[in-house]
Amino acid sequence: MKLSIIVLVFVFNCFSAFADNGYRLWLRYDPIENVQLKQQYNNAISGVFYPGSSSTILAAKSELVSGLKGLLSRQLAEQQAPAANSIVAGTPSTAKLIASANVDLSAVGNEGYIIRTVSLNGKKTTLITGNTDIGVMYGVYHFLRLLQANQQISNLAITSTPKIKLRLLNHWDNLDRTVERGYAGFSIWDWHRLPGYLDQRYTDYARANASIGINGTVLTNVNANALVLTKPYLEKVSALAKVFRPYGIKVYLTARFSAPVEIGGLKSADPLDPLVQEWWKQKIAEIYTYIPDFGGILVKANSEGQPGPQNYGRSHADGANMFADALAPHGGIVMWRAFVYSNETPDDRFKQAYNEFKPLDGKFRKNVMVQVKNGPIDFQPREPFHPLFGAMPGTPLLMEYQVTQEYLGQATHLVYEAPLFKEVLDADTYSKGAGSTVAKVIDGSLDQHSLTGMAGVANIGNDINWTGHPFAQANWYALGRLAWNTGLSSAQIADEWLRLTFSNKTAFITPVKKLMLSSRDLMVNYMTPLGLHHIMGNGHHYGPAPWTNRAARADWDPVYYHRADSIAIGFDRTATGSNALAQYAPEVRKLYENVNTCPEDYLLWFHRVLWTHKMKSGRNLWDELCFKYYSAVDSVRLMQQTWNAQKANVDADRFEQVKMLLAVQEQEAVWWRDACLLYFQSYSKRPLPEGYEKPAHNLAYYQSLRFPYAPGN
Ligand code: GCW
Repeated sequence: MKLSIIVLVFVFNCFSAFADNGYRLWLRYDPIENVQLKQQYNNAISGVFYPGSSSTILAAKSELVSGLKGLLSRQLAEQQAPAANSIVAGTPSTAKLIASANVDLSAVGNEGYIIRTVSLNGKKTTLITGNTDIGVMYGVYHFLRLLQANQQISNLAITSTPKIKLRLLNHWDNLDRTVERGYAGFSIWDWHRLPGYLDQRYTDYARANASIGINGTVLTNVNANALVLTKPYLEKVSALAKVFRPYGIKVYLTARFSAPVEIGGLKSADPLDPLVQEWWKQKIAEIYTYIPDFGGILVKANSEGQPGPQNYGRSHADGANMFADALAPHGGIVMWRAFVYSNETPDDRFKQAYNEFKPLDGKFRKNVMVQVKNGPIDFQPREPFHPLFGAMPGTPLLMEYQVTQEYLGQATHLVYEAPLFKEVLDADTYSKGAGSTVAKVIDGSLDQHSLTGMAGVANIGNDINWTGHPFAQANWYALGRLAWNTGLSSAQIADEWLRLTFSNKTAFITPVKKLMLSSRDLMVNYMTPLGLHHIMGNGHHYGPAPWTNRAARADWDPVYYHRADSIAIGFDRTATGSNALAQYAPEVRKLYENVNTCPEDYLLWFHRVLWTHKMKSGRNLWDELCFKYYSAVDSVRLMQQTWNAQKANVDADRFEQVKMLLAVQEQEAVWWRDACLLYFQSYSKRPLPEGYEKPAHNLAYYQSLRFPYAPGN
């Protein structure tokens, strides 16, 4: 009997070591595999001294203790006073002893931290400290990360302060638990059972976010439902806020502009109407009675059918300022989205947000941020940076990225997004001369703004592993890490994430990191090479459909964007065309405006190019297009090979999942390639170059495919 239990336990342990459903994300805390290193760590850590009793300190302590227990396979004593090799965590104000270390915390602000090997009471200790409890918590997560990633901890001198103040997730989650553009199941917000039932997920969500520095969450879809502003929902929101609070995470909501009419019984939502202003003042004040540290609101107005100030002949500034005035007494902020474009406006969609918002620069209240998508159209696989960056020096701009992969293969394709994020951050706006990067616009340093922010549209759902694709977790991770430190490289973040999430083995890290780093570029090339954009299926945005010309609006039609005919392809945005380039600084315009020198990655974004145009490779445009599509598919096949060689280094669950998903990705890459090339060939009238595998079907077949139940729509 006893023996069989022992055997069972043994089998279970083996199983659990080799199975991983991904739920733990990058906070796995499995035992350190390297025996020598584990011994070193064990020698270097005698216990924890962790004074303080705030909910943040208690949560951080519990993370540290359980993290170390997992990593070191040993329960650590909580010490009453630091001993030799203690981990000492806290602020100078929680313990005299910490104050006695005299660590200069003047540079770390109210969220930063210092981790330093110091001598306390004559004993060597590791001190994790900051000005605030949340700073200490961030430091604890950093310290755990060092161990998880098998780094040295014997002589630490780390100082870290976030570059960006508001580091946010935007959930496009609806009250019925569907998630707009969500591909990982339903919303994790179980509205029906809130506030009574608090799912463990809420705490784990908060832990995951805190561990990467995310400090705010917008719970609801920007296509907003006014009901979330009513009492029963505010009670639910308050319950969530309570779970998140110890982790330094503030809650924000989306506000439907017409709420005063829909739930307030008013006749109008005119932002200049005193009744409307008063209604919002009361409503906001009411929200603060439920959530005293409520962060503020995010508004999508006069965009894609959402109501807004323009319904009453008012400007975006009038609308935003109305909310700002209601929020200001409580310290809340307004995040007003610049994602606006109208089918009725005859101008290039690319230009419309700039046209509307640039003239409003300086007209917003101090607690308004204008939230701008990374590019001018809509989260395409590759976009030039949004021309509003650098163009509104008098207004703090909040970067909006899309972490969920609406246009990036949804939850099926392995696409590591940090290179996309970085490409935009590193782009030079030249607004104040060379070096005026988007990163400097966003972190406030270029125009001296202290209110700064970066948001990512979340890719989180109730799938067991949160994000559907195991590698999509990396994009959530990357968003948080980059918002904390825009200077990190994509490679650093990938390296870190892989070690925490999978393994520290070099034989794993080296090839898989390489695979991650190339994944975004090759996705661009099998979907929208050479600057093609917006050629996906209508509505659900799944798969290729460059032929679509009958969407509900012309600016939703792929043909609007690629403009292919028998002579040329691409959108002329130079002075001979829509002249969108004039929205950039002269240096940027110059970079793109000449068809012969424009970086080819952006060629068809800015030019209508002859099929015969000679590319840098020497090939003509048609042949180059074929080359890009075909070589990208080859690269996906190489990705598969790389992954397949990792069987021994990955737990069986995730190995198989990624393997299956890569196989689907390969099929879909072939689908994109064949559908797009057959379609464009109907204009170019040129053959596929010799030696390429032939499409399995004809164009009519690809055009006949329908996906009525594709997710996220
Ligand atoms: O990318 C588009 C999406 C819409 C989304 C919109 C937006 C929330 O297709 O689903 O609506 O952008 O950002 O507002």
